[in-house]
Amino acid sequence: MKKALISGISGQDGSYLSELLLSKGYEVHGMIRRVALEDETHRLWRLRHFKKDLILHSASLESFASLAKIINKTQPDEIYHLGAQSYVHNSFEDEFSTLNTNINGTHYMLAGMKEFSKNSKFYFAGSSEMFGKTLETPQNENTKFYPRSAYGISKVTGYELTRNYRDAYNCFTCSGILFNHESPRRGFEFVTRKISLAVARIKNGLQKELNLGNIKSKRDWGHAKDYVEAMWLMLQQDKPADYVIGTGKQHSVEDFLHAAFDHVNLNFKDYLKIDKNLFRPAEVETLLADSSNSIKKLGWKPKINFEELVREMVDSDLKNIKDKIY
Ligand code: G4F
Repeated sequence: MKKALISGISGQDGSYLSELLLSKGYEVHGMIRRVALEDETHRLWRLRHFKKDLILHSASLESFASLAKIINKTQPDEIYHLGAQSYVHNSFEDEFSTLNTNINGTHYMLAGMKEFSKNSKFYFAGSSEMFGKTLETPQNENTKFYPRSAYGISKVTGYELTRNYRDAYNCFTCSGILFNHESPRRGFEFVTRKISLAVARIKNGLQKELNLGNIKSKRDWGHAKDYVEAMWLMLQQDKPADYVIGTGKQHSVEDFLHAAFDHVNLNFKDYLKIDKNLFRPAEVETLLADSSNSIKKLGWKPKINFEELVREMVDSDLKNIKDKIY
């Protein structure tokens, strides 16, 4: 039986990846913060329906000792390093903890693997935020990086560390440069979930307006369920490499608003308020993936399109309201 170890298992991607690996017969270990164990209802809600099938360990990305101990104990065949401070807006407010957690956390995971489980295969969650102020369109594995936030900078550094462990120490390490990926399990601070929940609340008379920042920015939005499959495929290849993962289709935040409100027969213009405080000091205006290399080498393709994604998120939040979950 193959063993996998996932940092950030309680997040959107960690939960979908766990389900995928369990369905393939893996023994799945996850790292979570100790506080999460004390507040399972709020912090482990994405794992609740299959938590009994997982082996959870408490650890902190700020402590090399805690990570190394778990890597040594579990001796995983595959390590998926998803844990990070992943909210870009917050990285402007707290550059220091974003850089510390994301860069050191990645370094500690890589160093722990090299010292105690050298034959593990390692996946690093890179991000299209690394392309930032995009220097070409669409972006592929050869596009130069121009990060626009502490978050983007931390991901470029994590990517370089991951590459260097491959070059210098012959470790099997891959970075997935994943474009935005969403789902009903998305955190509430991200724009898509903020919109889907607002639509459901407005439809039910629980909210009157929706405050947003820059609705002109464009993203390549896919479904997280499709993207965790790409992570797994990367570690099944003969040789380690880095891969761009996206749909190749672009939409603005305004398009997302349109689709989400249309789905419940409302006009977003009747509810939208633009809030200057929600604009970022340095915005990433446009992102669009060229995943042709991944399609060719991994045989990966997204299955869920933009319209299906928006509908699934809104329908799920309508159900959450009906079931009195929010
Ligand atoms: O949903 P967002 O916060 O996602 P963002 O910044 O693109 O980052 C996400 O995708 C990355 C992959 O490219 C990940 F690495 C990262 O961890 C994260 O998952 O914002 C999307 C866009 C931005 O242009 C933002 O300025 O929506 C705009 N926006 C407008 N109003 C807003 C809001 N974003 C948020 N979160 N909240 C707003 O009220």
